Amino acid sequence: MAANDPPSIPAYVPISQISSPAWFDAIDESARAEIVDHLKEKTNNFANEISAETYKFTEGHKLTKDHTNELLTFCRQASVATDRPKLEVTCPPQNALASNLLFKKDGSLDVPILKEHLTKEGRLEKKDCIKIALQAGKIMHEEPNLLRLKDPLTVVGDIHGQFFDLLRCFKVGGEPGTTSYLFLGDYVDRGCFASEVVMYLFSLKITFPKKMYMLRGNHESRHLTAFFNFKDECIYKYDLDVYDAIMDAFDNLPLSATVNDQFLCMHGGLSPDIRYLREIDEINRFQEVPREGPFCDLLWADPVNEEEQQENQEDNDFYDWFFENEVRQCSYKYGTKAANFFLQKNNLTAIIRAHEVFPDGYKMHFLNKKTKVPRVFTIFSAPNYCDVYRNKGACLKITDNTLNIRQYVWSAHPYYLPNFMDVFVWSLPFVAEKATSMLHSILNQAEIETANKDSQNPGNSEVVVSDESGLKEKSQVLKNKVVAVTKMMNLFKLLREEQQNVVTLKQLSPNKKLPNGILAKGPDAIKHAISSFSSAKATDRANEAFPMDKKTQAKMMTRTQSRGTRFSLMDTEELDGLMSEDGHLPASSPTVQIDDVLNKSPIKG
Ligand SMILES: [Mn+2]
Repeated sequence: MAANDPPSIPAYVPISQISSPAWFDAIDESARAEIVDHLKEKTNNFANEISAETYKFTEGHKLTKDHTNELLTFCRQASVATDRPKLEVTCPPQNALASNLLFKKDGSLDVPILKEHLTKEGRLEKKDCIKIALQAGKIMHEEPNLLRLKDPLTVVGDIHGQFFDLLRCFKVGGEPGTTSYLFLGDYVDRGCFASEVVMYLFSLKITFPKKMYMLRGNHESRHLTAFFNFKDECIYKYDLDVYDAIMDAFDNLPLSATVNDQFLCMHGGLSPDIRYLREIDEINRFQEVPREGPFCDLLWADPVNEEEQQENQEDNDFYDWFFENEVRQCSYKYGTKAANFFLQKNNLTAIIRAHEVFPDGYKMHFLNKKTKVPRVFTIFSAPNYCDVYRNKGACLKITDNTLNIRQYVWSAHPYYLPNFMDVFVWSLPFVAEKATSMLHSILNQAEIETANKDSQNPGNSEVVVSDESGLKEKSQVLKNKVVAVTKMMNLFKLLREEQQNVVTLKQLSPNKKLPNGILAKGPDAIKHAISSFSSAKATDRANEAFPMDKKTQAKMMTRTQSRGTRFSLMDTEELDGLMSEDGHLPASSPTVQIDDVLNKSPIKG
């Protein structure tokens, strides 16, 4: 990121070496304060262009342009000249972006300034966050549950708070405003820059309402954002009012979209309760994401994975339709026949969805044997998901009925401790290790002394008789304590030595606990848990589920078991009329290309 910084940012100067110009110090004190306040507002945000207004303002205080520019340099220096031990890390803007810079005079948003500010980890004014959320929510409120879109268009999957990867995605997929976009949801949670993602995407929605479309993902809900880290992020960077405004805006996100009347896009997938597209429009979407039913399925369902299907070939019919989604603990998995049936009924070619991470950033499911076109596409756009998966990200460009997959790798991003932990909490393993090792030494000494006393005693049998059992007991208690403290000491030693990996592992643990028993297994188990895509996925598996207590869990199980595994309204006639192996073939079937952008223009990780 350092390479992209505009040249106007001054080099680091220690604060003691900065002084304002001598002629300025001679000015009346209150006027001086007023001028500095005005200029600081501009320079803290490193705005490159100082408006004519600023010159007018300073002219009013009898300053020439040269004077003003000299002062600007001073203020710019002062704004970055804090005590920074690592000079190559630029100081984030210290003030929120001024409203008059974020909004132009006509009330429209200045998107480039917003992008520059957010890239530097700058914050916005609270009132501006709420204003942006309200405006975006209002625009989306007017949209139908099922958007009808045409290509050319770029489809983007899960972002999960990875703002710096989102910027890379825009470079690969096309400039927003020029290129049309459809986002499939899951903007927030997991990554630490979700407020930046939401504010930037909402601003694009407000600025380009007909070129920028956003659908709802399962994470755009109060339930999940409170369980994962987005609520914490909002409170850490802003406050609850901003969080509430964003949640209210999420209630307006549409649920699905068709592209060229050929592709159906949504976050999760099919529902046994939706046979026809028109049934999607009948849903009341202006609410929290429900735990079951068609609304829930569109956001939560997954296609059956083919290994699972092949392993259970004797029971194929079961895996071909809808069955209980164990990983998610809610909604369903849908199989080939369910997808085929739905596509035929609705004259569609394929389903494009997000919701699942894959090593290449995309996955083609249920390939049509004749056309080689998959019936279901997964697109996942958050590379190196949770900083441990090491997966690529991808977006899907649809142009002239051609599906073009473009991959990209992850970008560096500023560091936060997991779950916005503070440095004091982070340092506890070091303190704990020291404290237990001190306790260990004390107890050890006490044990040695007791043992010594023990061995001196046999000569004085008369005196000691009544005491002996008590002494033995005491010595046993001490021994147990030493054993317990030794165990504890080793645990804390491990925690301290493996701090880096443990902290990374905690990133996968929204409940702030490490996976059960992992510490007892030692450093290799910790390293293994985050060492590769498959092991990171296995470690993270529990977090893919709908977070709930045991009672709800029991209720959900009965529900899925008691439901039909096919479409709920399907009649026998429809079943008989089923279905050629290849499903619906449109006159011109689309072609799929995988663009090897990674090899054309190497991108540094
Ligand atoms: Mn999801």
